[in-house]
Formats: sequence, C-alpha cells, structure tokens
Amino acid sequence: MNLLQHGAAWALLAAALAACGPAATPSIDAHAAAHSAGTGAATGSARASVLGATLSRPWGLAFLPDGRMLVTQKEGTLVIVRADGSAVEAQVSGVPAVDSGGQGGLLDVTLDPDFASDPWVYLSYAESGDGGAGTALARGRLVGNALADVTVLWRQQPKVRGGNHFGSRIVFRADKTLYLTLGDRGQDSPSSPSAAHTQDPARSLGKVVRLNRDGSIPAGNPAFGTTAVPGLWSTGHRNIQGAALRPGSDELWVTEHGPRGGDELNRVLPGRNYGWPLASYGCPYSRSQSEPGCRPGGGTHAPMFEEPKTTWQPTSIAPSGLVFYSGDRWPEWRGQLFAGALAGASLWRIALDANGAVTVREEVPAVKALGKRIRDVEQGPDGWLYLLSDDGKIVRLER
Ligand SMILES: [Ca+2]
Repeated sequence: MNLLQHGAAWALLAAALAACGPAATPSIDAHAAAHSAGTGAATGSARASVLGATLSRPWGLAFLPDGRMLVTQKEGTLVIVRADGSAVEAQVSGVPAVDSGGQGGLLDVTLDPDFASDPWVYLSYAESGDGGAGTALARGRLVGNALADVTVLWRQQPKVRGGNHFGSRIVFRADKTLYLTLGDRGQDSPSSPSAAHTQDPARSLGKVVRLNRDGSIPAGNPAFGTTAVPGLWSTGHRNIQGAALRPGSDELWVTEHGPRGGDELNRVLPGRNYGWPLASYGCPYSRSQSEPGCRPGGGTHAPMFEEPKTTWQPTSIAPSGLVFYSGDRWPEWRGQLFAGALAGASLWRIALDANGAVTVREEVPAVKALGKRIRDVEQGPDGWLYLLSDDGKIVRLER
C-alpha cells in the first residue's frame, strides 16, 4: 500500500489514527511469536577478537581492495587501518568539514563499485548551513592518503536545528546506483504524531533516496508526486543507521531506531511508506511500553503502511550497522542478516525465509559478552565479520 503518496489520503489517515488503540495489541504478540529462539549452537560457534587499533568514535567501515580498512571517525576524520587491524596507518586528508554536534559528524563510507579503476570514495556526514544542520553525501578520489576532486553530491533539505537522527548509510546496487538512508532529524515525536515532516515527500527527512553515483537522479525511481524531493525512494523512516543489499537482488534492508522500544527491521520497497511517526511499536520516552495506547497508530502499520519485518520491544537495542553474510567461513549463515546494537551492546543474527519473513532472531553470545556498543558491521574480504565499537575498537568475529 502506498496511500500517502498523495495528499488525498488525509481522510484515510485520520481514520487510521482514530482506530488506533488496544485493539491492535494481538498483532504485536503475533509479531513477537515470529521470533524463534533459533539454534544457539550455530551462533555460539563464533568467537570475538578485539584487534589492536585504537580509534576515536569510529562510525563507518569499508575495506580497500588490498584488505586495509577505511574508517570514518565521528569528529570528522577518515583513517586507513592496517589489514590486520593492528594499528592506524594514516589519516586521509581532504575530507569535507562536518558538524559533529550531537549525533552528527562523519558517518558512513563506501567505495565505488569500480574503485579499482577509478578510486571514488563516498562519505555521508552532517553539515551545517542555513537553518541548522542536515545530512550530506560527497565523494572524492582516494589518491595516496588524500581525497581529490571532492564533490558534494546531495544535501538533505531542509536543514534544521538539533543534533539528533542524521542516519545514515550508503549502499550500492548492482546497477551502480546508490541508496542513501536519512534520519528524521528529530522533527517528529511519538507523543504528537504529525504528517508535517517525515511524511512530507517535499522534505528529505526520514527518507531513503536513490541516486546515480554522480549525484544525478536515475531512471526507475517511484513517483511521489510533483512536490517530492528528487530521488525519493521510500518514506516514513525514523533514523536508519543500518542498511544492506540482499544478495542477488536490488532489495535494500534497513534497521531504524524507534523511540522507547519499536526499533525496526524493514525491507525497503520503492514508493512505500514505513509509517513514522503515524505508526510505531515504540512509545514516547515519557511513557511506559506497558501502556498499549502509547503506541502511535496502535503500533500496527498494515495495511496503510509497511509492516516491519521484526521489531524490538519493549526495550530498544538502538540498531546500527547491518550486513547480509555471504562468505565461506560460516556457510550456514549465508543469506542471513547481522545487525549491530548500540544500547543493546550486541550483535543480532537474523535469518529470513524465501518470502523475507524472519525465522530466527538471536544475539551472538561472543559479541554480547564483550558488552560493547556496536556501531558498524561489515564482512571482510577474508569472510570474517568485522565490527566497530563506540569505544574505538575493531572486533573480528571468527570461528
Ligand atoms: Ca515503521
């Protein structure tokens, strides 16, 4: 359903809001029942090694072709880490100026699909400007330890005050277009749900956009009406800090932060609306999750909005970093998702069936035991999983 693409949906919207309340509770229980305990033995086969490099608030990780790591640091620096993770080798110059207030700063990093022949590096970050701050996307060519030909490709509009919810992640598709995920910048509140910000297609708050790698708009994006921001792919997101492409497809999967509870895993389809702030399994921070009526829209998203594939409640895990495992080290994990958790200080393994329904959702014990806030999750060229932690470490998950 995509009813909110057009302004004519206001009446339906009002009806849905009026219908919210305790009646929606059984669907929440059904949702939770879908979370099988899974098979602990498989996940228990992994062990976590904390590598030697010391970083400052690392945020995003990308592997260079030679196995070294490019790591963004929140305050605005990009560094190269040795392939064995033992130490920082160099700092990269030429990074755009960032606004590191609040949750802002230098965020994700991704290499161009043709990096080997044309070494573009893509960065998402928070920048200051008229009205406050917003997320931006830039790229530069990595020449030695410097970024050259740095160009800003895209800017979130409008810039607003406050330091919350910048997103963001950059994910390339096989066709070499990219998805950029964006937060709502804290403009929407579950205590007073409105359609004025995240639900407005003319504002790139709480959205996913799809762009060509030079920042132009590719063919094939969904229609959101003539007032929509260029490149709009999906709407109704709160704060997406995890994103990954499902192998063998162009499907974007994301994790996003809920308010008090209600973190979500979503399959992001073109033209769809993911509900925020009109539907959420989370509650205002001032209220208890034990009050069913505290959930915007009653919690349940369908049929007006896209139902999340799984939610975390009553306690948020604050998901950040997401990857589909496709390596050889754990053949039994291929095609499964791994989601980092900040507040939850953990790594979640999530298995899907052929229809994209969650069949297993469980924490990886070796990572849980570390007690670290996990900011990013990537698969290394060696097939192990690599995690960044907020306390400045790289963790390698091995057998
Ligand atoms: Ca949602």
